[in-house]
Amino acid sequence: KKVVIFDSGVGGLSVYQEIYALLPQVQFIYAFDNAAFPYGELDDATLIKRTNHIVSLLAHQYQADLVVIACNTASTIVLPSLRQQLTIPVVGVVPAIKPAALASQTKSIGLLATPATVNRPYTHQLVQQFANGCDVKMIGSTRLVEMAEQKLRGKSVDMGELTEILKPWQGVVDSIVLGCTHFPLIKQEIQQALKHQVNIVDSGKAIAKRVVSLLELSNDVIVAPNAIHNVTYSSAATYDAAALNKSLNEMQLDIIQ
Ligand code: DGN
Repeated sequence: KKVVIFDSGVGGLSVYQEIYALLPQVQFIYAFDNAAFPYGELDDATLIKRTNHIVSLLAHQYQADLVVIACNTASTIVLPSLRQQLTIPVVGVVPAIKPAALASQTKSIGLLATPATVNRPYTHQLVQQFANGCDVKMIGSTRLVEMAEQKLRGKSVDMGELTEILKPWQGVVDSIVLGCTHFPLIKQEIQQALKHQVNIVDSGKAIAKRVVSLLELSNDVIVAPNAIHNVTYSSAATYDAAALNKSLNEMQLDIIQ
């Protein structure tokens, strides 16, 4: 089986890591659209056109069995059109408002995402549907996305800057939704910057389970891992820049497979 995982940057690796943990025998193609990074700053029409084009191309080129749009910014707007174009399952990642709201004692939760995601009508629908009586405070930050990218390239996170970004939530929210796939990469720093204990929720594990069920595989049938698995990823890891710099046509898409 082949799964294409797509994001604008390295954030989707946080989702890849969860899927790989359940499906080590699958062949993964991780693609990221560095040429148009960061997606949180793109206008809707460009984002829809670009994602549809790139993902369709990748799905055909690699004869994928399933595609994961490992980006909340894209998923909250492109899924309907993408699903019309492709015959294979398309799994998207959207903010996990529901589990965060259910876990909140104080009924005050935070959504941390890109500026585009916090402004999306789809995100507001999720809040209406799943807030469970909680007040949902939102922070949309591109800077945090850049910090996560830099961390994966071996740079440490500026804790002063992070604390400043999260300042409105200090002592306020008890449950936080990481509504951007880059943010699990700096989860520890986020917890550290908020001086009080918070419950931090992301969508990675739920996405991985969804992929398993859609590929109709269960853990029982996994015999021996034989995946092409060149990405060694951990929160402290840096990746091999040369391996990432293979490009797919003029879009300068970076592929790891
Ligand atoms: N990783 C993307 C997301 O989950 O929204 C955002 C990346 C970006 O380009 N801002």
